[in-house]
Amino acid sequence: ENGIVRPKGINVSFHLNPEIEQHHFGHSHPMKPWRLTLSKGLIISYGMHAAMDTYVARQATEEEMEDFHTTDYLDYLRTAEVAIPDDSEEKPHNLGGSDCPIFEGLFDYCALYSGASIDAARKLCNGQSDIAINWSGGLHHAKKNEASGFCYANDIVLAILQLLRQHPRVLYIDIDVHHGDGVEEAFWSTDRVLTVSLHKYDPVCFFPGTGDLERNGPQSEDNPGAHHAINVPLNDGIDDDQYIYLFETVVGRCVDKFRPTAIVLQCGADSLAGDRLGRFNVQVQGHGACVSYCKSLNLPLLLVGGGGYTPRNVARAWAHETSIAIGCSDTIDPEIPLHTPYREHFRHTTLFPTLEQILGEPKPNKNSPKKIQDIVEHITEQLRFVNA
Ligand code: ZLM
Ligand code: CA
Ligand code: ZN
Repeated sequence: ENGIVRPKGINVSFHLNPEIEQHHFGHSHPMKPWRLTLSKGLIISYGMHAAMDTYVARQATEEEMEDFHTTDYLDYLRTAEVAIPDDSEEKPHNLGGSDCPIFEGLFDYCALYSGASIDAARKLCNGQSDIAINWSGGLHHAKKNEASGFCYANDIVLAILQLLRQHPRVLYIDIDVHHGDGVEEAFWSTDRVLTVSLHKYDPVCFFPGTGDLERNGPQSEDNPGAHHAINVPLNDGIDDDQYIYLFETVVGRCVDKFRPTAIVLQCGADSLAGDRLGRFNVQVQGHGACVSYCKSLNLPLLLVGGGGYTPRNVARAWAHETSIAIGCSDTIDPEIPLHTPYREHFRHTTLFPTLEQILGEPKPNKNSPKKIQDIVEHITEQLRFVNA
């Protein structure tokens, strides 16, 4: 009006539903939806909610979930009776074992975290958000017809399908310590999604056992998706320096070749040092550097959660990453605010504990400089077949 243009800040939307946090996988199951309560408490105690548009997620409809999942599986998921987990025999749709138990409210839980990711993707599509966050999502192992590894509905696939309505090319990046097999497989046959997963790889001893360097999508002549899966298999003990170097180098080259128009980053916090299921020495700073790098690419960005089995560290990482999204990571106090709910759960009062504080003794790093270089070379070679 008066010729003064308000500098356009970055719009961040935050998608959550407190109902999600109330679900329980069962006694001593590693997946604790309560970690979302702890994360949200930390985010709010820093006042970050004031810098975002907050949306209480609705349940995804069955029709929306059928964009990826089979009707048969969704019907089973909706009607399955709560039961004590039993690993003695194979179950329909892999439901009811100790990894994927049937607990009270299971279908609502799935529909809510899926609804949050779908809504987040739609905010990016219609330009209302530049960065959309759903820490309750990121459940990358779920298959179209079965549950796998604590994941029942694949909210990431559902969100990417929304993005593909508007976006010609979506880059999916997965920093959970586990291989993002469900998302990789869902987009196995298209050249419109490039998937990249960094993970601990051991075909025998670490779930799900897939994700070797040579796994780049079915290499048949008529498959447009050939070469559109990138895997970064790692050993125990990788540190921030190696992790950030690999992330920026690999993702940078993927962006140069693939020219994505939107990015989805799965921020599984089990890649952090001290995680109950993880094996890495990545710190909150290194994990957050991946988010900063993605933000610096200035593309519509969807941040989802994923694994993360030591709740105090999950909350630190996702609060820090929320601060990166809204642009206040350099100004907030690294000391956890005195009024933070459950403050005593954090053990140390800083957002950035040292490896010694987290672990006592850091894990030996089993990733040699040569291994890191070999990975970069293989992927660079692979990307010669990828074009925008
Ligand atoms: N047994 N309780 C990551 C998904 C990882 C498969 C070995 C089950 C566990 C784990 C469950 C309380 C994401 C496997 C494990 C024991 C077959 C996995 C229940 C401890 C417990 O104490 C536990 C009785 C349970 C499960 C450990 N499961 C550790 N690792 C993996 C799945 C999911 O982070 O990527 C994304 C959210 N499953 O190794 C077994 C082979 C089942
Ligand atoms: Ca991963
Ligand atoms: Zn994981």
